[in-house]
Amino acid sequence: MTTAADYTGKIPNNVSLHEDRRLQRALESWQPNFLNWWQTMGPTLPTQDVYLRTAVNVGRDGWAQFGHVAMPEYRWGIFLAERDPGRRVGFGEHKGEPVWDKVPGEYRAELQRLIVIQGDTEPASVEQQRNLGATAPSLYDLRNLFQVNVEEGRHLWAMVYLLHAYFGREGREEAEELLHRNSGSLDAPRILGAFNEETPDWLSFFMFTYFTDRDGKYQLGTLKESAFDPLSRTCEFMLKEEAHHMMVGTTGVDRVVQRTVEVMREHDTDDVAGLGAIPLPVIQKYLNFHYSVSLDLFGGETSTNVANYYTAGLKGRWLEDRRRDDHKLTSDSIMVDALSEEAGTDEQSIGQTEVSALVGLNTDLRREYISDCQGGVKRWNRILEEGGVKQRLHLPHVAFNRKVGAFAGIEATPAGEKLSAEEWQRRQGAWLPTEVDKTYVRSLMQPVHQRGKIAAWIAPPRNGINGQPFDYDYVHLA
Ligand code: BYC
Repeated sequence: MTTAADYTGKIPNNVSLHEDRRLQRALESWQPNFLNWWQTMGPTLPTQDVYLRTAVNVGRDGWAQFGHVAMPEYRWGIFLAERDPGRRVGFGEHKGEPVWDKVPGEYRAELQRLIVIQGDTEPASVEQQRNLGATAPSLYDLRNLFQVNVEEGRHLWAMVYLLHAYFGREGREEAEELLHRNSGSLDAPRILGAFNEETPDWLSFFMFTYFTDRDGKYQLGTLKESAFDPLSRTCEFMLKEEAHHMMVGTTGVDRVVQRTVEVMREHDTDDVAGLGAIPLPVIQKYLNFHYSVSLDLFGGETSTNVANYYTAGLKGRWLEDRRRDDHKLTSDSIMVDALSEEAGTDEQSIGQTEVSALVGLNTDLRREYISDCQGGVKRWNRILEEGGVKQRLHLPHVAFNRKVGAFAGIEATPAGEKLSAEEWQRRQGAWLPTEVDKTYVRSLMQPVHQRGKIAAWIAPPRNGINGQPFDYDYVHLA
């Protein structure tokens, strides 16, 4: 059952906003604050218009249209996937009961918290990426950056709609706060660690869209299972848009690796710094950083929060309905990564421990994510292999550079060997980007804003957007 999208009002939507004047007015009064945030915290590069995809409906016959749009006039809308009237709770203590159209009083605080955390990441990423337009390697990449940005803006709308529609005054206050916290702010930072890190260059942007957006895919996937049906439906639709963001990351890193291989071969050297390409060890360090901060986004290896979310039916597992168990997990267990005491000493070593499956659910999701990330490394290594280069990229060990969870208090090498704090200080520059690496990468970030041209540190894409060629006029600069 779907309601046709309504494009006539100030806020495009398929939630019959016009039938609830109070809600409509509340969202319409949030809208200017959103636009003000977009103008002050959004993309800084002045443009006339950008070739953008806009969500227009949720059905199977196409949900998006493409066209040149002036960005502040982008039609950010509220779109929920179609309602399945027979849908039932798939897990937890309410398994088998009809899903909820309203928020049950006893779960209000937890649901609001999950929605606020999800909502907080969306504008955060736009803030992190706001200056990248000035150094885009091509108009194609510039367009993709802006596409990602406007859609993260729409995902903020998706969460703000839920807060306004289902959480009363507190929800409206939280919606305001989402525009007041800022990435990296000392006074009011974004909630989760990775969203306060900088995205100062395009290699970081591609790593972010590969690794951090992929956390988004997995978190949205678990919220899509929620018994709170409006949350489930909004996440289902967000996942459609998310696929493009990850394509930007995957193919972005592909193209950086590709170009590095070409320059290595052309000059018969591994040392491509100074030859205009990004050396493989630097790519590995950026990978190590973005992967490890993204692992933190899954929370602790064990968590009573996540056990409660699951039992209550608020947040499920990745592909819950494909799991062959009772979907309640009350008597199951799981091995999770942990520090274990070494017999007879005060030492702790990196190992595993058995815990109840419910408290180990963050680990379950993190493992799904890790195996997906291995897919990226595999494809980048294929590019290296096909280019005749012997080096390979790797995912670092789960204990490497962690700030959240079981390994937050220790240091470890990318191979998973425990290190003293002093040794970590001495050696971390071999594994994480140093100021020298970052300065070199930044020195390559010279804008290429001419149609059909591309920077020397990255290969062109195989395909353009929506069937258009690479040299299409994706962006008209102001
Ligand atoms: N940084 O019990 P624990 C996306 C807090 S990305 C700082 O282990 P829990 C996107 C935690 O809140 C997806 N603090 O955690 C991507 C808790 O605080 P309290 C975003 C952290 O609750 C790119 C305490 O530490 N969506 O969409 O089991 C571009 C104990 O932690 C961090 C979601 O995350 C951290 N990294 O799991 C745009 C989904 N990690 O309660 C968008 C909603 C944990 O002691 N969120 N803490 O005050 C959740 O499901 C969960 O809150 C978390 C944490 C998975 C984040």
